Amino acid sequence: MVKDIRADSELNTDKQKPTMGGGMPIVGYWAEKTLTPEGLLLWKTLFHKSACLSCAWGTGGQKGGFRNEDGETLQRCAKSVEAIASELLEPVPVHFFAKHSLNYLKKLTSQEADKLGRLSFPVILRKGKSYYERISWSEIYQIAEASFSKKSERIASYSSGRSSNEAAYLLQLMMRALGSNNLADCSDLCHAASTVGLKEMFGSGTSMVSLEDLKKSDCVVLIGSNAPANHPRLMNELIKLRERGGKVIVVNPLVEIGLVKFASPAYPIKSLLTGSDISSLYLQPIPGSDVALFIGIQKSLIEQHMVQYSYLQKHTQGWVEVIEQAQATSWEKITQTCGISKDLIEQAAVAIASSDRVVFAWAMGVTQHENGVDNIFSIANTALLTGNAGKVGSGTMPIRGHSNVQGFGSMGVTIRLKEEIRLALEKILERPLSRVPGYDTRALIEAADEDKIDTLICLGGNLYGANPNSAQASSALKKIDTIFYISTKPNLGHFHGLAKRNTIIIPVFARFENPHKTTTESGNNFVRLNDEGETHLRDEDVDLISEIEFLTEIAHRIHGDSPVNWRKLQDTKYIRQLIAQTIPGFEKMATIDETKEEFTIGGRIFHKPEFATKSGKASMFVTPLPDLTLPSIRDFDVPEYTKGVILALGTGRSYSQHNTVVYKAEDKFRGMPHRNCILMNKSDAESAGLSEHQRVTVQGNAGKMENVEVIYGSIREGAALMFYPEVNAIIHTKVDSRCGTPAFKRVPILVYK
Ligand SMILES: Nc1nc2c(c(=O)[nH]1)N[C@H]1C(S)=C(S)[C@@H](COP(=O)(O)OP(=O)(O)OC[C@H]3O[C@@H](n4cnc5c(=O)[nH]c(N)nc54)[C@H](O)[C@@H]3O)O[C@H]1N2
Ligand SMILES: Nc1nc2c(c(=O)[nH]1)N[C@H]1C(S)=C(S)[C@@H](COP(=O)(O)OP(=O)(O)OC[C@H]3O[C@@H](n4cnc5c(=O)[nH]c(N)nc54)[C@H](O)[C@@H]3O)O[C@H]1N2
Ligand code: SF4
Ligand SMILES: [Mo]
Repeated sequence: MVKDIRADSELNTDKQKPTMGGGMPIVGYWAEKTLTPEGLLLWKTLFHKSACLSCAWGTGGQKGGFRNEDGETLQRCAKSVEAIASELLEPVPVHFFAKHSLNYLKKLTSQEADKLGRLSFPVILRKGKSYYERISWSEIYQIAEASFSKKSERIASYSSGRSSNEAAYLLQLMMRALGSNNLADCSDLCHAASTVGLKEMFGSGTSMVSLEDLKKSDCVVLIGSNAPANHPRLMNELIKLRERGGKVIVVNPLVEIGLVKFASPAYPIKSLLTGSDISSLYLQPIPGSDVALFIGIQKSLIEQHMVQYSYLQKHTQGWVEVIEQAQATSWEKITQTCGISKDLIEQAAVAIASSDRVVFAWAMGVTQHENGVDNIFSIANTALLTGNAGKVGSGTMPIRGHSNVQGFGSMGVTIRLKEEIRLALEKILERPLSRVPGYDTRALIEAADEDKIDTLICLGGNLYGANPNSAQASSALKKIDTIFYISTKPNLGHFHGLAKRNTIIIPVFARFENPHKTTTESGNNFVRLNDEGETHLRDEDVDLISEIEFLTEIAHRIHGDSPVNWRKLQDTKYIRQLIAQTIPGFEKMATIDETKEEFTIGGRIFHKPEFATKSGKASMFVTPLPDLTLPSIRDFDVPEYTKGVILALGTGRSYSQHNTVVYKAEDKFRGMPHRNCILMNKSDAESAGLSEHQRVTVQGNAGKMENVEVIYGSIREGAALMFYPEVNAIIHTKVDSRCGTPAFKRVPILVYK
């Protein structure tokens, strides 16, 4: 529960921990990376006209490396440097794979795998062999031709939102031309709940708020997001909002220090040294209980006569039931479920209702739950009850993950294809698309486990590392005949996610190295144009390919050159023309090569309460309260007398990793010195006779981790935090059946000595 939160308060039990986010450690990181001999190349890349590789806030592009879509400068964060530095490493030495067997490779940590360097020539692991070996392009294409001629339902793809719109579009076109809808994507593990929930309510699955809108808001409700680490430039907007007298309500079971106070290097004088206040109110709900909190806020709005009934009547449907549900749910039930007092809930309701333009923004703390879609409904219901949707400066804003993950969805890399896109694709392919439902990411692993997949092509990412239950992921992938990993860097998936017959790694150019222009889409619906570039990899053994060339060549070999002339699409201008023809809102893509005009996608930002639904009204949905019962000790495979504590584990990112790729072991901001830590509340630890820094066993529902160090933090009682991908070894998550997203943020665990 929230106490009066001050950055330097008693909540900060360890005086070694920083008292604010951002600040000098970040500046130190910049200096460390950019003032080295390699620093020059790094600076050059930072100024390259392309979107940042890291998160979907989408800094960079034609306005230059340091500008956001509003043209403001100094908008490049240390995470961007981290991501670029990793791609600027030297190549993995040419004899490396010949010298190191799989046994060696399997022992590498995520960080060690990434540090091996850039992948720079194609390799294959053949059945029965224990070494990856170099392979020729002609053999790769031969294997591809054979493996893509399998039954279409047995062919699948997985993608990570790192590649371009053009590569994404090609991937889905090639797959759909084959007759397969198995287009699993990392967004299934990420914001699928937002896409599904928002689409049902507003007819559009992305943010309805532009960056410009955010700048006009006077209140932001930030739910389940650790923006100081994962979307650092959003922090600049929150700082400015507070400075203009606005409020920030944070909803998070854990006090993330950077959400209390953040020192932004973008404001060296006014923020960097002393830090800027971020949260005006910090609510710490029980993990997974956000629906109850938002019903509480709704109830309070009703009781205090702060609901905008005329807005509801004119612009929404289903509101009566939503109001009735909030009225019928008792305060006792609400406060018990979410663990936040009525008084604090009322404070939040008043803060929202007394603001003119409220943005409701959220990330993984909201989507990665068994009731992820209900979480979205309950947040958006609250926005609607207060008239905060379809108005300048307000609305719902999922904070997207990977730099082009939203672009992948727009391009049709999804198992939920929009009807208009389907019809347009049928015209291009001159035949009806298959209606067999595709596998999303979790369904793909389950299907592979049931021996239903022969061929898998992975465009970026780390399917193995991103999934829960690593042992299952590994054994499922082992049942697939051939896997193609199209990657820039080695990762754990290349060593643990091996196919039955052939595992092939295709090394590709990073975004700033491609020989052609590409585009990407930010989470704020802004399309960026990325210039051509060149790679620093100069060794004579270097043999990289672009994603576009690889995909078009495979497609050409399996589909011929009619009705689509795939090889012509190697000039990405022609892909952009197809995109303009196929994807609603992307009309400006047809001329972007000439105009260089980056643009906001049409039909997504709502400034009037006229939504993209059939009726034009927003649909509201009742949101059942979640059942948050935790198992008892008997449900864990331990002797009954074991003295331990059962907690709801949230898994997520440390301050120095990008998803499955770890850059640095420690997380300074949370006082976690290495990866094998569990962050928990002091009173929970003491209830099981544990103390800080003690080594414990953490038992999940798919295994246990030993020698885990207990770290105390200002996390809610009953909750804990550990880092993925390591923790995926011990958890098997439930999923929200409406969107397929795993409940990574609420996994029951037992912690004991
Ligand atoms: N540097 C860096 N940037 C990144 C990434 C990265 O790994 N590194 N990853 C990118 C990607 S793909 C994504 S999806 C985003 C992820 O960005 P985030 O969503 O910010 O990251 P997470 O670490 O998953 O955790 C989010 C927060 O949810 C909180 N939380 C946990 N459970 C609950 C709950 O039940 N309710 C509420 N309200 N909050 C809860 C956690 O305490 C945590 O602060 O970042 C993107 N940007
Ligand atoms: N327990 C737990 N599990 C989670 C999550 C969690 O919070 N908890 N979060 C989930 C979320 S939100 C996500 S998005 C997934 C992330 O899952 P993924 O997107 O599958 O994984 P990444 O670690 O981002 O992928 C890293 C790899 O991408 C490749 N890559 C980088 N850039 C490029 C490029 O330009 N082109 C190509 N072809 N390859 C490139 C590199 O080889 C790199 O090693 O993980 C999910 N898994
Ligand atoms: S906020 Fe995101 S997009 Fe902007 S520079 Fe940082 S990592 Fe890149
Ligand atoms: Mo994500």
